[in-house]
Amino acid sequence: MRPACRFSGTSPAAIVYVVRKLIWECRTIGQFVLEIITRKFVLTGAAVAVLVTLTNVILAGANDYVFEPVKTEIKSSNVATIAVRLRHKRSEKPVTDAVIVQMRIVMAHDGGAEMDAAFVPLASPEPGVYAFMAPLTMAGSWFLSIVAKVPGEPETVVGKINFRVTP
Ligand SMILES: [Cu+2]
Repeated sequence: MRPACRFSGTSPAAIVYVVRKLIWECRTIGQFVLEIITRKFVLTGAAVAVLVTLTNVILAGANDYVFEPVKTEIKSSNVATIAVRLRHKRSEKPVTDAVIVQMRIVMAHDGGAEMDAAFVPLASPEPGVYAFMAPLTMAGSWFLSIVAKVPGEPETVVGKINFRVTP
C-alpha cells in the first residue's frame, strides 16, 4: 500500500525538494518517482540535469542491496528459524550493520485472508545474516517482507522473500 504522493512546484530546485520529500514520505522506489517527474513535467535543460543527478542518487541507493533467503524450505515448527542474507550487489559483500526497521511474515490463504506470524530476532549466525524465530506451524507457502536501514544510505532497503514451510 502506498500513501498518496503530493507533488507541486515546477522549478528544478522545487523538483529536488519535492522529490526528496517524496522519497521520504512515500518510501517508494526511485523508478516510480522518476516516472512521475517525467510524466508531469516538460523537461527544460536544467530540469534534465537535475533529473540525471537525481537518477544517479536514487538508483545508487537501495537498489545496490539485496535480501536473499538462506534457506527457502523450512521445516514446520513452533520455534522455526528464518534467516536472510543482506548483501551489496556489486561488491558481493555481506552487510553486517543494517538495522531491521520493519518486518512481516505472512501466509496467504484462499480468499485473500492472511495469517501473520509473530517473530523474535535472533543473534546473527554469520556476518550479514539476519535471523528470526517464528511459530511456523502451518505447512505451505509463506512470504517475508523486510525493510532495513543501511548506515550511509538515505533510502531504506526492501526485501520480499517467498519460502516454503514443509510438514
Ligand atoms: Cu496459514
